[in-house]
Amino acid sequence: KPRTLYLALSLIFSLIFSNSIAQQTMTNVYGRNVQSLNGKWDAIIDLYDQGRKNKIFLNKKPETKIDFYEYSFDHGLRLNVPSDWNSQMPELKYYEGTIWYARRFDVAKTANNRMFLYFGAVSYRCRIYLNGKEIGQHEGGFTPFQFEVTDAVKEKDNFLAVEVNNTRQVDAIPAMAFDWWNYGGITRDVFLVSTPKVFIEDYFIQLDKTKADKINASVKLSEKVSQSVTIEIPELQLKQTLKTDANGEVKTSFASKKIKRWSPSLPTLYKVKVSSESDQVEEQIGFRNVWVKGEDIYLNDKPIFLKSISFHEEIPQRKGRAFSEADAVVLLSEAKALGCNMIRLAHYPQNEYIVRLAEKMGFLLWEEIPIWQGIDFKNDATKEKAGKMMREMIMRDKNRVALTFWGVANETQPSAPRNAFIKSLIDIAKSIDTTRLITAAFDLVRFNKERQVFVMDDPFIKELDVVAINKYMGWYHPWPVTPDKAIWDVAKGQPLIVSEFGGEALYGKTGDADVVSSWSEDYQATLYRENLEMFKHIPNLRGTSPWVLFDFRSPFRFHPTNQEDWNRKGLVSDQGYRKKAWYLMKEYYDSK
Ligand code: GCB
Repeated sequence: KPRTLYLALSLIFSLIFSNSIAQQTMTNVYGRNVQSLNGKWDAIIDLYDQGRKNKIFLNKKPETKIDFYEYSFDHGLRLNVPSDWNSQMPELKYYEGTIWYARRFDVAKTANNRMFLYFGAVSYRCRIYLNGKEIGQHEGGFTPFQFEVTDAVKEKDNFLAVEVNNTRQVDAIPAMAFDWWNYGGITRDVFLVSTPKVFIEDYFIQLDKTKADKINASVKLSEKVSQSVTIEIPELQLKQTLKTDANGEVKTSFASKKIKRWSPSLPTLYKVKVSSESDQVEEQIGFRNVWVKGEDIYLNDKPIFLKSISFHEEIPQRKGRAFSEADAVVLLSEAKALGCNMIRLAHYPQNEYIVRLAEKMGFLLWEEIPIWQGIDFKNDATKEKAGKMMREMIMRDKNRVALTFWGVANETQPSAPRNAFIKSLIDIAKSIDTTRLITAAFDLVRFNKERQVFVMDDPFIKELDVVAINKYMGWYHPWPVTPDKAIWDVAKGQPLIVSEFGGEALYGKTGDADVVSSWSEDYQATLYRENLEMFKHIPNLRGTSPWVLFDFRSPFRFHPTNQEDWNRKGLVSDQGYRKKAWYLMKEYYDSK
C-alpha cells in the first residue's frame, strides 16, 4: 500500500532528521567567533505540557477573521538567559516542569561560513526549534551541546524557541532525589558560533603524564581532509606545521627544556595557537605532570597534599545558579581565602567561567558527573546517558591543566550492575584522556569493633587511582572511639582523600559545643576539631575536602528554624559570613 509505505518512510525520515541529537561542541567555544544570544527571552510556563502538541514553537499570529491562538510569546513573562528560572519569580521557586523560552535574532551570514547554535547548559532536558522546525534535543543539565544551523538560519528575524523541562525521572542523572536544588532553565551562555567550512574542531594539548619536557598534541579538523595545520607556543619558541591524515587528524609532540610547569603556587599558562588553512584558535594552556605512586600523589615530581573544598554552582545570596565570571570570582575567592589548592566541583560539571578562573588562580580541580545515590545502574539507557555526559565533560575541559581528577561516582553501593556501569565510565574517560587521575567517592567506611579500626570492603576501589571517602563523623555517625583512637585501615597501598566531612550549623547560633542538635557554630567547631584529630590516624591520607564551602539550598532540609530549605554544612553562611569552623580549617590548611 503506497500510503502505508509513505507513512513509514516519513516516520523514518522524521526520526532521522527532526529529532537530531546534539553534536559534541567544538573545543574552546569561548575562543571562537561568537554572537551572544544571552539576554531577556520571552517565556511561557507550560505546566501540563501542552505546548508541543499545540506547536507553539511556530509562534503563529491570527491572519484571518476566524483565526485565534491561545498563546503568544509577546508581552508575557520575560526570563534572563543565562539563569535558572527558580530565582526569577517567587512562583517558580519550586517549579519542576516545562517552560518555553523564545527570542528573535538577526545574523550576519556569509557564504563561506558555517553556523552552530551552542548552549553551555540547559537544565535538564530540552528541544530546540528554529524558525518553526525542531533542530534537536539534549538531555543532561551540566554539559554543553550544539547544533549546526547553517542552512536553517536566516539573515533577519530568526525565531528561536527552546522547550526546557526539569522534571525528575528515575532514569535520569541525577535521578529522583538529590541534596541540592533542582534548578531549571537555560542556565549557561547561548551563542551562535561562526566557523569556516573546514574548521579546527578539536585539539588536545597537554604535557606528557610523566615527562616534564614533552608536550603531546593532537588536532582534528571538522572534515576528513588533508590540510596543513600549525601548532605554536610562541613563548617557548615551539612551532610545527604538519599535514592532517585522510581523517583530518594529526598527532605530534614537542620537546622543550624550558617549560615552566603549572602549579597552585605558580599557575603559569602559555598562549597556544592552532591554525589550519582556513581556521585559527588560540587560548592559554598550562603544563604539569601528575601521577600516583604507591600511596602518594605527585604533582611535578613532588608528593602533594590536597587542600580541597567543595561548592555547588550556586550563589547563596541570590538563591540561584552561578553563571558568570563575576560569580566565579565570588566562589573562588572564598576558597582561596581558606588556603585551598584544590576544588571538588560538586556534584556535576560547573560552568567554564569557574573552571577557567580556577586554573588562573591555581586550583587543582576534581570534576564529576552527577552519579549521585539513587542512579538506576541496571538501566542501559541510563548508562548510555552517563557515558555521553562523561564524554561531554572531558571533551570540554581536557585542555585545562587544572583538571586533575575525573570523578566517576559519588556514594554508590557494590553490585554487579554498579560495577559494570562505573567501569564503563572509567573506560570512556581513559579512551579520551589517559593523563588524569580517576577517582570516586564512597561512603562505606565503618568501624570494625574486633580490630578497633575503620575499614571498608568495596573491591571496586582497585579500579581507581585515588580512593575518596565521604565520612560524617560527629554528624551522621557518632564516634565509636575518641578521635585520637580513630585509626583507619582503608585502601591500603593507594592514596586516600577524605572527600566529604562536616556537620550543620546555623550562622550566629551559639550553643552546647558537645550537643549535635544544638545546630550551633560551637558544635560544628568541635566536630571539625575532632575530625582534624582523626585525620592524623589515616596513614594514607593525601587530601581533605570539607563539605562544604557555602550553605546551599536543598529540599532535603526541612527543619523550620535551623534549615528552612538550606543545607547548613557551609563553612560560610548563606549571607556570606564565616562560621567558627572556617577558622579551624584555615589554620589546618595553613599548617599543611
Ligand atoms: C553526602 C553527599 C552530599 C550531601 C552531604 C550531606 O554524602 O555526597 O551531596 O550534601 O552528604 O550534607 O548530607
